[in-house]
Amino acid sequence: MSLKYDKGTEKSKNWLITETQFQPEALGKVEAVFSLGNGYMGLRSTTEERYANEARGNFVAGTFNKFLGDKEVTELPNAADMTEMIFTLNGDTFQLTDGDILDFDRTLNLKDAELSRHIHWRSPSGSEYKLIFTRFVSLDNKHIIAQKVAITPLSSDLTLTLRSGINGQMTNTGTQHFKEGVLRLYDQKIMKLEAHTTESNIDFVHFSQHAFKKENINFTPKNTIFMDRRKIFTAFEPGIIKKNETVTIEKVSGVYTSRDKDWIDVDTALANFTSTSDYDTLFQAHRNAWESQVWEQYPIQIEGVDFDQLAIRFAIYHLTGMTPVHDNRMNISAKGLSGEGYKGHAFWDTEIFVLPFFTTSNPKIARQLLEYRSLSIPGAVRKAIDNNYEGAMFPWESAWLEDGEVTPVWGAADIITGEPTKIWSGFIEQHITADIAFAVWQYYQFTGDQDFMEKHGYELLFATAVFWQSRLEEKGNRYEITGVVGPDEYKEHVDNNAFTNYMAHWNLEKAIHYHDLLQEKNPELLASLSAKWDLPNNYQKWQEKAAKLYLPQPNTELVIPQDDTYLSKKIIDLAPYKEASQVGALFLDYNLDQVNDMQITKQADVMILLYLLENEFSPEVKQANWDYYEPKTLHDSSLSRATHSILASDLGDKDLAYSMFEKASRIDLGPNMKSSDAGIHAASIGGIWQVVVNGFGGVRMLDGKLYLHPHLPEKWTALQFPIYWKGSRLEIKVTQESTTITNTSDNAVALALNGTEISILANTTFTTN
Ligand code: IFM
Repeated sequence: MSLKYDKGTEKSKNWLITETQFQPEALGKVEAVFSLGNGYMGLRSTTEERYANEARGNFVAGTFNKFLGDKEVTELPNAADMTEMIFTLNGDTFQLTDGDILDFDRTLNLKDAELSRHIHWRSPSGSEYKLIFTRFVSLDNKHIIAQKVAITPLSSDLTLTLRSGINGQMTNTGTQHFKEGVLRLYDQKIMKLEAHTTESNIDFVHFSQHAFKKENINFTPKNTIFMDRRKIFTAFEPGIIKKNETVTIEKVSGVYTSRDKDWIDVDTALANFTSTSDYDTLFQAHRNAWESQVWEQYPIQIEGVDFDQLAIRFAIYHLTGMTPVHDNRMNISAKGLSGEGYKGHAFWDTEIFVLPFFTTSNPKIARQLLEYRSLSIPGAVRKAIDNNYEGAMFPWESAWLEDGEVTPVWGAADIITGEPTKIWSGFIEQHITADIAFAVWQYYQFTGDQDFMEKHGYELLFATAVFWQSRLEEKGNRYEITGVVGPDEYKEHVDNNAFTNYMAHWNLEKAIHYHDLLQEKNPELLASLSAKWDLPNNYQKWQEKAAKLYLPQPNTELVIPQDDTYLSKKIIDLAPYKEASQVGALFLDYNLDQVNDMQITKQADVMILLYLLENEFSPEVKQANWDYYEPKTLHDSSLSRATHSILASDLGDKDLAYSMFEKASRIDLGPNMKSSDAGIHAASIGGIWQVVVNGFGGVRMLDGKLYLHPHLPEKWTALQFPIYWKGSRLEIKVTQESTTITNTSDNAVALALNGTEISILANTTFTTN
């Protein structure tokens, strides 16, 4: 394992993640974990030079395209690569797999989101060089990628050549999403590559330009332009660089697309690109943007364990990079913008795992993400109609607003039959509809954003409830939901998955509540929504069906059956699979049909119900279900451990909560060098924040009231974080001895602290001692 977390000292302490050894067999991990992003695009951290096992990737949010054929689903295309640079040093092509690496480190600085590589390399022909590479994806100008390379020959003069440009021959593991466009060089300087997605007809334009300095003096090297299919590059010949002199090359690139809200045409994009400046000036603006937009906004501090401080910063770093804050027609992909995994699609990961961070810490962004769901109601209605239901049936995986369902139908190989396994989630993993309604309500309770509710929120609550009433099946004198996949995706076609039934019930109850409220407070709005969603008729059905919806109750051992048959299934010894380093090790021995017949749970299922609807269950029920289900849970989804950690905190088991947190925070940062290849785990990263703030910090919203009940891990001496409650920013500091809350707003804030109701006056600080 070559990632180090303790290289930062003084001002850089707990900000740096460093790869100390070049590992060509584990490139994917660092490409994803060190990926750079600004919500507009995400750049995998492949190197300037190319390697056999690399997966180069640059993903521009919301630019989905579908390749021909029924087997393909729309996905986020891999845009042209603008980062490749091939250096030839005295006739040797720079490649770390050749020659000798005398010194190496690659570091991601979370604070200013800059990636750097320092290398001392001896070429195959025996010359030594110092090379320093730096790059960033600008948070200040969302279109820009900037790179800088400084090369110093250490043992002799250097004759250098560089081939660098824009390569549109990228694919998504073989699928080419772009039609060839115009290639052009402007003013002997700016390379341009245009491309158009094959089906969605999005125009992309990429630009790159280079600047050279020798010992800090600008110069223009001899250069020759080359064009090829979907590729434009320049061969630069900077002449001789004397021993111990440094040549610096800056490459600034930009990507613009017709999806941009301010898109006009290619010429305007060129004018924008031309007005950008040099690396250092761009970097200053980028670094200031990280400081003001990110670290001042979310100054979370953990004292006591350095790695934990770094891990929460890592989470915030990626939460920033993955979120398209510039456009409410886009959402967060399960892998952020850091890889091809899950095709750039949004799942319940957004609402249940990531959104609480934004709802609590930056409500404006949370609103925008929920607006995406509101704008995609037409796709959800289509899905409902296709399945003979009513209302808005949200897709399990979603991309374009109008698409409806985009989950692929076929997945990994079945170890027994040798055929691909069918992915049922797109058909029957239906809880996402209630999860979205839950997130709407959570946002509303935290923010009190009435404008959002009137424009989007009430409609989302009603449209989802219309779906549920049409989905429920009458069985005797009750209603059931049969044939679903719950959060535990190792159980398919189950009846009455507890999580799904309870969340559907919750959704119906909330729709009834807000219908009643609007009737009294805003009958005009209710009338307009009534016409659209046939509310008089639906309201009656909500009442009748919610009252009779079967909610699996705790049995005599207080265990809530995960579904109708789970508790009667076979139990096997899971120890070998729990200890396996590889996720999904179970499927080397069994296929999904066999696993379906065993009491094996992939990820938090009943447990997440106990977290989301926590005040519906007693501590005894929570404990009994933890004791029953956790030993049967493989945590094969990255979504699982964070939920378990929070519940363990609630149950008062600090050690267990902390050990679950330790594992959750190492899903991307930990020693497994393969698990992040397809991209970082967005939900797990959102989950880490929830463990820190909701679990250890003890922040909860229950029935519209704010609660704070911290459970600081023994190893931590202090935890500080901000939250917003109804527009007021509270800055909270928890130590082993006390809790201090500063209300930075002009309004008093009421909350329950450790079970006691308090009110903190405007601009005052409350402390427990
Ligand atoms: O949404 C999750 C799901 O719960 C488990 N499989 C992966 C999905 C995307 O992260």
